[in-house]
Amino acid sequence: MSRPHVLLARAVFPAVVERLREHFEVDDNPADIIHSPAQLTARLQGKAGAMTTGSERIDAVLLAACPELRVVANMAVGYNNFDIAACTAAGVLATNTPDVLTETTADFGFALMMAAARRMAESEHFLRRGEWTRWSYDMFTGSDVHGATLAILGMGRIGQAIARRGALGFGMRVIYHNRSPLTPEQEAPIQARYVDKATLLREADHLVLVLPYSAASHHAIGSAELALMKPTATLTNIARGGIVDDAALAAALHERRIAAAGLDVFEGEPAVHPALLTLPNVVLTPHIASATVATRRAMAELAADNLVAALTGGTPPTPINAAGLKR
Ligand code: 8YV
Repeated sequence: MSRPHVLLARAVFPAVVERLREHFEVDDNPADIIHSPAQLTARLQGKAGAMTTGSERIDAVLLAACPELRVVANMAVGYNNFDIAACTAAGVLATNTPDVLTETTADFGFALMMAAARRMAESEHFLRRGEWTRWSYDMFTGSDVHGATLAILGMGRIGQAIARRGALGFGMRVIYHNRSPLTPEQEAPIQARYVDKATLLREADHLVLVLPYSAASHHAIGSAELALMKPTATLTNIARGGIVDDAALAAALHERRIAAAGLDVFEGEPAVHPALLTLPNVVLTPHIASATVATRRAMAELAADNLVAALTGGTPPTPINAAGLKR
């Protein structure tokens, strides 16, 4: 029997490519070209599976043009690049990479929050420009992280991992808002308190966004929400571009209606709103919250595990729509 053909839509660890070659005819992308939807459709012809990243959109139009496709394995926990309903309707299994990136991403979210609160990027740029000639009592004074109120919007696995860091490591008071509250057993060790969204925004010293992107969370933070925040507060977004209205955030930062922000994700990335680039009080990073060698490798291996299992009669470890496909 001929082996299934799979596409690795983006470059990935060579060892993972080799592992997949043991099972499949692999069409890989060592040059790491980003495909247009038409190019992706063309390369998917005759493929039973694909390993994708956030840069590949899998929707009804593409699926209709790729009838042999049976599984799309995203190398990401977020899967807003997948139209899950369309995948299910087309009988295509979609998988993602939860858990393996939780702690790494939480580390980065916490670091970004601290960098914004303690003005690390701004002061580093000042030093590099050769402007540091003397000490002064109010030079780059920021706001404390320890003992402050950590407000988390989206209390999934990564949100809870950030809350643990704040509560147990930094003595922070944790409040959160989510579609559904945690169980009392989950809340107790971090003394997390469920609040409505307006209370979350009003009481936040440091607001961290960790919710999935969807039509419902588009611009969950815009000018109305920013207006509720303290002028001393920081906002950190490690979730997805589009959850924050970047133009409204840039205006709030410029007018010091909030103190600072840390952003790892952007509307329309890799483009960044030009107003954000000119502001001193925002720390900007290029979507790297999960980027440690170990975690990116674990994500690639898990995406590969999903592909192999789905196409060799096994049970994929982290399916998204398996239940829907069974019906
Ligand atoms: C990925 C991410 O690096 O897992 C996610 O949802 O945002 C990142 O870890 C990125 O999406 C590439 O696929």
